Amino acid sequence: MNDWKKKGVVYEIYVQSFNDTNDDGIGDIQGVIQKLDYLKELGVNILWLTPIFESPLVDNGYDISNYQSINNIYGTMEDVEELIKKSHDYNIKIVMDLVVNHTSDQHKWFQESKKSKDNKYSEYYIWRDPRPDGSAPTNHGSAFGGSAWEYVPERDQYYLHLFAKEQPDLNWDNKELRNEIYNMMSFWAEKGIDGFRMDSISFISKPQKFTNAPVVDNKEYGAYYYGIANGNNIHRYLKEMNERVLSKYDLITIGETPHTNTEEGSKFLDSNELDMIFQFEHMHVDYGKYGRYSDVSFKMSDLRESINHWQENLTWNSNYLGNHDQPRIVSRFGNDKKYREKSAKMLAMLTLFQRGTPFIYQGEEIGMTNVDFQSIDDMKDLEAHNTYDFLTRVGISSEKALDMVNRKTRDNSRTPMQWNASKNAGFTDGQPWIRINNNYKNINVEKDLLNKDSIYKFYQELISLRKSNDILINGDCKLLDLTDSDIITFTRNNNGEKILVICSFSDKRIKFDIPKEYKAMKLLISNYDSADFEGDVTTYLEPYEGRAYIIG
Ligand code: TEU
Ligand code: CA
Repeated sequence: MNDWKKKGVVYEIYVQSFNDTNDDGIGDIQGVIQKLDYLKELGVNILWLTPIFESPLVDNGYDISNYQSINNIYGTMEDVEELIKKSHDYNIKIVMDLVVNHTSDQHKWFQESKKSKDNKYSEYYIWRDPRPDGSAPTNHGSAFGGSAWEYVPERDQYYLHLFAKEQPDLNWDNKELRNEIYNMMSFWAEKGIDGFRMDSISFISKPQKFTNAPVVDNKEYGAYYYGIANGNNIHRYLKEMNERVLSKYDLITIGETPHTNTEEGSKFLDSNELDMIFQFEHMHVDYGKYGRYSDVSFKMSDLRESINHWQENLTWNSNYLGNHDQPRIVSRFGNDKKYREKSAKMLAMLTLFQRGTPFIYQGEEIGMTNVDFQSIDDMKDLEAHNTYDFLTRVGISSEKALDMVNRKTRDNSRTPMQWNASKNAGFTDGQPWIRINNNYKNINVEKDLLNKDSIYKFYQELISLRKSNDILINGDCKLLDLTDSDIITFTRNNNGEKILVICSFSDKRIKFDIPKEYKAMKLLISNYDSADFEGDVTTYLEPYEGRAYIIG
């Protein structure tokens, strides 16, 4: 992997909620351009933008109806060109979301495909005959709830949609379809973008024959990924994509690969099909009886075990704790009440000092928290609504269902970026498309920029340390004590150099025994002023303390 890719710190922008410049309540591309100074100051050098293409927005842009046209609510193609150019002037790279497991049902291809079995686009999607009794081909459920199959009378067939029914899955076994996708990717590469984040890429190769899936997590339908994740031809298609497009440009490729284990994950990397992948194992540490939406808290030891497992088995990880599909990290893995600031900083250290490429999701750098949605009507995400309907249908009280959805809804991380304490958090002068978190007067960028001990400043320092210490890029990463009940400890090692990182997940002051072999240590950074070390073997960690030492 190229140097710039290894050194990169990625910042994910959920465009719709980042910064609105024309007061229609929706974040836009000019809004990103306006904040380039802010992002440069923070130190990030790769921006990943969630989809900004033409879309009916059933899934906030992950349902694309035209890949080569910009949704005018975000701006124009000229705006995108300006963004690419200006970012490059700032030495910032632009990564676009490539959503090619499915399109919108409004895409021209699907509009044609559904008409008949013998037109140019008939085989662009996954069509299957009904079972003899007319029912769906299999019991597969969609990721968002309901069946994964939808009947179309014109063809007397069902089409597959792993996500919403407005997001039909593309048929990658069709060569013409693949060609269209490669041409579209070349179009964007020629425009000068620097990479692709490939949505749901582990799902693109579908089985010839679908078989019923096991029903898990008390759901009504079979697991949506069963027999589908990492299908037979996935490597063939990604190799072809490399040959046809990726190899011709200097692009970073980040595959989103749900339901992929370390062995499958390594195949993408070792054969140079992808630079890195997003795996999901650590996102499952607080799943329970109802899967993701269960009322369960994570165990630190499960998180640590997963981090250890991936650090041991993958040559290069993409390190994230949150994104636009997940709740806020400080609310989920830290303590957003009493120790919001301390725990946000500790989680930042964990993310930025591990081996791999760190991903910061907008708002993490100021410790934005989950939202307390008072009613399901305040939530915008289709998954939140489907889940709420499902939970209440299976007999869970509406209060309890609201609690469960509140805890995990993707909307937690989709409320607007909190820029300052003025109306609508400085995001818009209009009516925001989704409500603003009530805490914006207390948690906002302006406040953090003025305070030298803020979360933002801590991120800035971590990023700059990562840039100036090669060991934090190239050093290997070893987790140390895998039995401690509160602490994740790891070392980075490179040619005899060593850095020790200690992250406490406890809300109490706790004792920590420094391993004997690490006597001569110099503090690199800590989220407490008091942190020091005078050759003692025992030290104390404050609540949610994060510390890093240079050894030797
Ligand atoms: O997510 C893919 C994915 O695997 C989902 O399981 C995701 O984790 C789920 O939404 C969580 O509840 C990607 C995008 O990141 C997501 O925003 C899209 O909704 C989805 O693909 C469909 O394009
Ligand atoms: Ca706007």
